[in-house]
Amino acid sequence: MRYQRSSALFSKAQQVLPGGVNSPVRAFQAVGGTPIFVNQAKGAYLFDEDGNRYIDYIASWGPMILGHAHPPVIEAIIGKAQKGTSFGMPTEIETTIAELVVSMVPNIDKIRFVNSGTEACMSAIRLARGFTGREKIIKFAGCYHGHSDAFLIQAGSGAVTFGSPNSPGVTQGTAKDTLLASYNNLQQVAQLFEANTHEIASVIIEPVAGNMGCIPPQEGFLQGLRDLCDQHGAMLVFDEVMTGFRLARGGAQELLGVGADIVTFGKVIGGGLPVGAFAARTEIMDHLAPTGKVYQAGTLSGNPLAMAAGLAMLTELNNRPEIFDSLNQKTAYLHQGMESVLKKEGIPYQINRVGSMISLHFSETPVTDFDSAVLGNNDQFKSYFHGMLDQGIYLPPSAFESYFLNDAISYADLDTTIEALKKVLKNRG
Ligand code: KE4
Repeated sequence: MRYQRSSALFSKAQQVLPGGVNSPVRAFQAVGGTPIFVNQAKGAYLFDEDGNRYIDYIASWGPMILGHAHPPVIEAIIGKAQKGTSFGMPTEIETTIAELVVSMVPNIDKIRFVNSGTEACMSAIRLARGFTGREKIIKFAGCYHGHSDAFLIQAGSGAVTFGSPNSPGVTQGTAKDTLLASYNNLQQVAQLFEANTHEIASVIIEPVAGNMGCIPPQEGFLQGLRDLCDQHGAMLVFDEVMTGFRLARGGAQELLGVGADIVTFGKVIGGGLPVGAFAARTEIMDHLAPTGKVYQAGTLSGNPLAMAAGLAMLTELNNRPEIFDSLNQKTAYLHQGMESVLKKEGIPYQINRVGSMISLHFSETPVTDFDSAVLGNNDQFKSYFHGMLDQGIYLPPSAFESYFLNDAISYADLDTTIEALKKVLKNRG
C-alpha cells in the first residue's frame, strides 16, 4: 500500500487541526503510523487519497450499517437539501422519524433528537437527575458515553487509548458525582447503592460494551442492574449509541430482554449525518423543556437533512429486519474464520462477539471488563492492525474498539479478510 498523499495531507492537517483530526482515535496514535485520508466510500469499501481500496470494518464507528453511500439514504439527503437545509423551526419529518423509532424500540413513548451521542447521553443524565432530584450517577470503567465531563472518568474508547481515562479539565466537583464500578460486577454496584442511599439518580451503561473492544454483559448482569435501580429508585440508562438499531430492530433492550428507563441513540439513527437522541416513557420525557423544567436545546436538533438520512436508514432496517440475522451470520462466519487461523498459529487470543459487533484481543485472559481488556498485547495488536491495513482491510485503529460489520460486506470480502489474517500471522516477527 502507498500512503504518500495521506501522509502529505496529514502533515498539512496538523497545522490547523489539533493532532490533524477532529476526533482523537482517528490519529492512529494507538497503533502508530499515519492515518489514511478517505477520498470516498461505496458499499463495503473505503477508497483513500492514494487510490487504495479497503474492506471497511468500522463503518464510521457504526452508522454505515447498510454500507457506504447507500442509494436510498443519498437520495433522501439530496431531495431534502433542495428544499433548504435548516430552519430552526418544527418540520413534519421530525415527527415521522420519531413515530418510527417509538414503534421500533421498547419502553419509550417520546424522543428528543440532538446532534451527537455525547449530547444524547449528557442530556439523558440531566433528565435522570432532574426527574429523581438526585445528583450522583454510576458508570462503568471502560464504558464511553461521549466526552461530556461527567463521563470522562475511566472512560473507554479514545480516552483509554490515550491513557488519560480521567481527562484534564474535568473538575473534582464533577468527578465526585460520578461513581465507578467494573463492568459485569453487580456486587460493586450494590455496594455503591448501599453507600450512597437515596443519592444515586442513575446507572448508565453500554448494554453491550463496545469501547473496551466488544464486551458482552454476563448472564443476569443487566437484569441485576434493573432490579437494583427499581429497589433504590434510580433510573437505568441504556447507552445504545452503538447497539441501537444494530443488535436488533429494537436494539439491546429487545435482544437481551431488559428494559431501561431512558435509552440514548446515535450513529445509525442519523444514517451517517449528525444525529443523537434520547427517549423514555412520557412521564419521564415530559420533564424536558418546554413541557417541564429540565432544560435542553439545540440549533440543529432535528435538522431536516439529518432526519431525512436517518428516516431512510431506519425505514429500510424496519422493513428488512432480516438484515440483522444476515449481519449476525456474517459476523459469526468471520469469527469462525479468524478463530481457526489463530488456533492453527497457536496465538493466545480472545474474540468477543454480540450480533455484528466483534473484537479480537491478543490475550490469554477472557475479556470481561476494563481491567482484563487492558491485558491485551498491544504490540501484537499494532502489527496485526498494520498488517491487515497493508492488505486492504480497515480495522479500528485501537484495541479498545469494536468492529462493526455492514450489510454490503460479502462472504468473499470475509474470506479475503480471513486470508489476510493468515498472511499477517505467518509473517509476524
Ligand atoms: P458521539 O458524541 O461520538 O456521536 O457519541 C459518543 C458515544 C456515546 N456512547 C457510545 C456507546 C459511543 O460508542 C460513543 C462514540 N463512539 C466512538 C467510538 N468508540 C466514536 C468514535 C470517535 O470518538 O471518534
